[in-house]
Amino acid sequence: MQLSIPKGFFMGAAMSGPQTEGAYKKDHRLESFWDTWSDLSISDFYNKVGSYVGNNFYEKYEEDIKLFKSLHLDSFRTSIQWTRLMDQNQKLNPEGAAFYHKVCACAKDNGIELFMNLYHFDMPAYLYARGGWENREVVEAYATYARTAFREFGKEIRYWFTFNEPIVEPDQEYRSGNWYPFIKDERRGLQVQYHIALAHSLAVREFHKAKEEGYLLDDAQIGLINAFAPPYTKENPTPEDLEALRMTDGIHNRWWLDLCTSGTLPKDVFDTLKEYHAAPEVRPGDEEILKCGRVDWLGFNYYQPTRVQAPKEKLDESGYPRFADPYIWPERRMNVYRGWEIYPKGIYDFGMKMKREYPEMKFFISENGMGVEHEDRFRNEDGEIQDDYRIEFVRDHLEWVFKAIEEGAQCVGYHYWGVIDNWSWSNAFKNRYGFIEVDLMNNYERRLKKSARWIKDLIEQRDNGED
Ligand code: BGP
Repeated sequence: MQLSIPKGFFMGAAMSGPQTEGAYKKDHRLESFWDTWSDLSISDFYNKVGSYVGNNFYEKYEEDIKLFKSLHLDSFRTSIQWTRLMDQNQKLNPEGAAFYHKVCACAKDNGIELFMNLYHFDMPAYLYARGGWENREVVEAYATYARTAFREFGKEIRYWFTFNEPIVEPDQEYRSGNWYPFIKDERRGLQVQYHIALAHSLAVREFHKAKEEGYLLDDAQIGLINAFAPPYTKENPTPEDLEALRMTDGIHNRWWLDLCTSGTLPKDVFDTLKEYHAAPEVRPGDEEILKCGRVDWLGFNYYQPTRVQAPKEKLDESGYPRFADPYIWPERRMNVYRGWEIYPKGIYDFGMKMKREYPEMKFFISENGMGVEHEDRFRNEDGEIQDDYRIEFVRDHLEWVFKAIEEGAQCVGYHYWGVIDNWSWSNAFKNRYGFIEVDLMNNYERRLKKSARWIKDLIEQRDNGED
């Protein structure tokens, strides 16, 4: 199938501040949750590479933005680091702000549309020490940070996002216990998730205030980015499998989709949580705050589908409910390096779900990518990494994106995750995602992989008006 990118469709790069910037002590940047974890237990990170380095975007942002342009990418998303923009008294840190002003100016000079996210799993350590998202004070502090950012950069940024994957911190830090502080407690996870929903809503309220007061561009937009993949279950499901599906979809997807489209959280999910005494604490006035949570558009990060079945045990170690167990689909195809299933059709299924259930809401694919270990193996004689697997991955996903659009999905763009290799949380630099390689042994030098030439040619066809 010949891929043809529609005119006006964003083709861009996705990245985040904490995974790229490095310079972790520059500009009076505060310590983040990740720096705390790295300091406490560096062996939890692949090859003992902690949060400090990123891919040196702090020094190389001009080169990187020019590289995006040279590949014909028209947009890129990164995030402001809360730890860089604000000081401990919750006031603007002018040195941190200066860095982001430079990034905005550089994107503008190169004709690249900047999508700015405010939070990518990177809690300031001093707020984490006060209970992180379990503490309402932190929710308020986030709203102050968002207000400060809107006012400071309002005339430089058109596309704003409150959170990237708000489901990940509740899951990784509080439910599965994969990330520091390794808690396994469904109820605490739900409280954190609820507080993030409030924080998101307060930030959207601040966005509208800032707009009314003239701080923002007239056409500025606010959104939320999540991994919204609709879950699947067995082919001939039992009622219990379907129940697992309902709660997984409810907690992972509908929670955010309902919030962003109607300013509410799903009642059926709350009813079930109450039955199990696991519902988060709700305070008077919260309903009004959540009503502010509606956004202009959504970002959909997609790597793998979620497959679930009825849980074997109905309660976890703390006596809280387990709503689902993973289901291994016998026909699955894997990215063995990351341990994630590759299922491009999931992108189309999400598009169709949006068309059916949230027809007014437009979205873009805000992350999609393939991380591979030891890419050195694939170098040709000229030293270029021949990442045909990545080309195939992107092509397969784009085919389903365009099919969804043809069938009426309001998908307005595609951002590839990790256009330049970056630091991947506890996996550090194990799996490389980039179209562009980063040489860690050689001052973070950037080098194009084969996929970079491929994506450039693909977008160029559109830009030259060819079919
Ligand atoms: C998404 C995150 C990104 C990125 C990506 C790839 O969930 O938003 O920050 O890291 O996943 O995952 P990983 O880096 O763990 O391989």
